Amino acid sequence: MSIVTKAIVNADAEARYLSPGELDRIKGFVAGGAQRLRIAQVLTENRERIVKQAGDQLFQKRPDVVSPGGNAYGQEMTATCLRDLDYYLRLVTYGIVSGDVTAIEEIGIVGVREMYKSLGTPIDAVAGGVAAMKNVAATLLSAEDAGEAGSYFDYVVGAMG
Ligand SMILES: CCC1=C(C)/C(=C/C2=NC(=C\c3[nH]c(/C=C4\NC(=O)[C@H](C)[C@H]4CC)c(C)c3CCC(=O)O)/C(CCC(=O)O)=C2C)NC1=O
Repeated sequence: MSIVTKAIVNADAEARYLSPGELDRIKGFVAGGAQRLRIAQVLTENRERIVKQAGDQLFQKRPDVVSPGGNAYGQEMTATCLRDLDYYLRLVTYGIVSGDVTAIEEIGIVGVREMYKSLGTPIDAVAGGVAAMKNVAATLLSAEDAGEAGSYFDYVVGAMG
C-alpha cells in the first residue's frame, strides 16, 4: 500500500477529510515521485546485471553455499538461488515505487525465516546476497538515489537478520 492509499483508508474509517499532517506526508510522497520512479527504472533495466554481480560477490564470500553439500550447489540450485535474489530485487522496486515497505513485507518477509529453514537455506547468506545487490545498485545510481534505494535493501537485510 502506498502512503496515499493508507491515508485514505485511515481517513475514511473515521469519515473525515485527510488531515493537514496526512496531506503533508502525501505532498512529500508526490514530491519524491520522480526520484523513486527514476530509481525503480534503473534497477529494473539492470536487474540481470545486479543479480549476476551480487551472486558472484556472494559466492566469493560464501563458497560453502555453492560447494558440494551447500544449499545452492549445482547449476540448477545456483540458478534457483539467483532467482531468489531477483525476487528480492523486484520486491525492492515495489517498495521504492510505493514509498513503503508493506509490499516487501507481505510478499517476501512474513514467514521467510521458517521457509528458508525448511529448505535448508542459510538465511544469513540470502541477506548477504541482498546486501551485495544494494552495493551493485549503488554503482548505477547517484549518491542521493543510492541512499534512497539503500533503505529498502536495508529493510530486507534487517528483516532477515
Ligand atoms: C517472491 C517471494 C518468494 C520467495 C522469496 C521465494 C523463495 C523460495 N526459494 C526457494 C528455494 C531455494 N532458494 C535457494 C536460495 C539460496 N540457497 C543458498 O544457499 C543461497 C544463500 C540462496 C541464494 C541467495 C535455493 C538453492 C533453493 C532451492 C532449494 C532446494 O530445492 O533444495 C523456494 C522453494 C520452492 C522453489 O524452489 O521455488 C521458495 C518458495 N519464493 C517466492 O515466491
